[in-house]
Amino acid sequence: MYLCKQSWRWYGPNDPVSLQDIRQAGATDIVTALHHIPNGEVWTLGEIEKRRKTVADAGLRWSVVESVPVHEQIKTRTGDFRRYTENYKQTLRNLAACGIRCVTYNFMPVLDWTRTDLFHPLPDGSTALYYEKDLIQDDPRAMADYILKNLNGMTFPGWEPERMAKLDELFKAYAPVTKEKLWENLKYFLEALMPTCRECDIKMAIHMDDPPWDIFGLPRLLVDAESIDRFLSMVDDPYNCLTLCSGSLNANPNNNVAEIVRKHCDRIAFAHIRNIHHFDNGDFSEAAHRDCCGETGIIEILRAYHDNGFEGYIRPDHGRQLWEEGPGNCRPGYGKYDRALGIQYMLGVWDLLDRLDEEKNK
Ligand code: DNO
Repeated sequence: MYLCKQSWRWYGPNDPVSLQDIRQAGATDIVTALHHIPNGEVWTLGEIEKRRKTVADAGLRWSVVESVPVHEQIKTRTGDFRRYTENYKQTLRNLAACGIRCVTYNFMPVLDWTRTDLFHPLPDGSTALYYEKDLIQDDPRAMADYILKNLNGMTFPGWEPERMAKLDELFKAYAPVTKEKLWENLKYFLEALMPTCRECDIKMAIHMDDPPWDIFGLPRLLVDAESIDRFLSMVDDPYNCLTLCSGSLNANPNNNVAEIVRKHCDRIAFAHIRNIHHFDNGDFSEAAHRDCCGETGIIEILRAYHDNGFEGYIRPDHGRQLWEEGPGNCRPGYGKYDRALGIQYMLGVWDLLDRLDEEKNK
């Protein structure tokens, strides 16, 4: 038997889900970030320590950062990118000094995860995040307006109103950045960071692009098995790792997540577990974690982690909005109930896999 380090994403003191709720749901580790610090600035020791203590006082451990955002000027390699890279390194040193050893980030141009409906009604009366392919054509502004309106004032990393206000400018900055150029910029960034990561024993774990294809003409890199191979060999260092997000990857049903886990388990620092239900026309809906509720293959993925002695952190990713959860009282995908059900589902599968191993080894 070995530990399944179950974690939970907590948005900080203004998250409607309390640390106590999280502990009761079965998590031991917290995934959080200092969302109040402007993108590109150093996270000071004092601020990190304050958050660490809040989490520790609730009987939990802050183990993963999701995310230290990467400034757009680093991604485009323009303007102040050198200063922002130095700041990033200092943030890593400060995090490591407070005992945090795993940092999630993404390298998606301008937009983070993208959905067309945040509260899509499901037949059982719950709601879920939903992606309607035809709605993502050529108007990112309408998309951003929709998301901001439906967040009802709740902050959501990647969709900060100040950033969305500068959408035109941001898109312009990417005009000369081809996909190959973006790969190059990612390589430069990671090569600059690796010595600090080694020195401080802190892993950089890139999140998959979500959805895993280009949107609004912006290139996206981490989209399938081939691009993951490319990423890992491009900077072949044990500190250059993945946040393997099953839902992001499986938005393309041709991506077999369990296979990727089996191939690269030692380079996965953090696992996001989420289930997707696909429609024939390419649309998809997020679904409950239970294997049969979608087509992602949650049991096979968990089995692949278990078989390979996965030592990283794992968390239930987005859940549906259940019961009284809805716009205004719940961050889309990050409510309390469905993630709690998800965590217990995963622990159930894990316990059984442990038991089967024990019996086999008797
Ligand atoms: C969505 C999340 C992403 C993820 C970032 C990592 O809910 O999976 O926003 O945190 O892409 O930088």
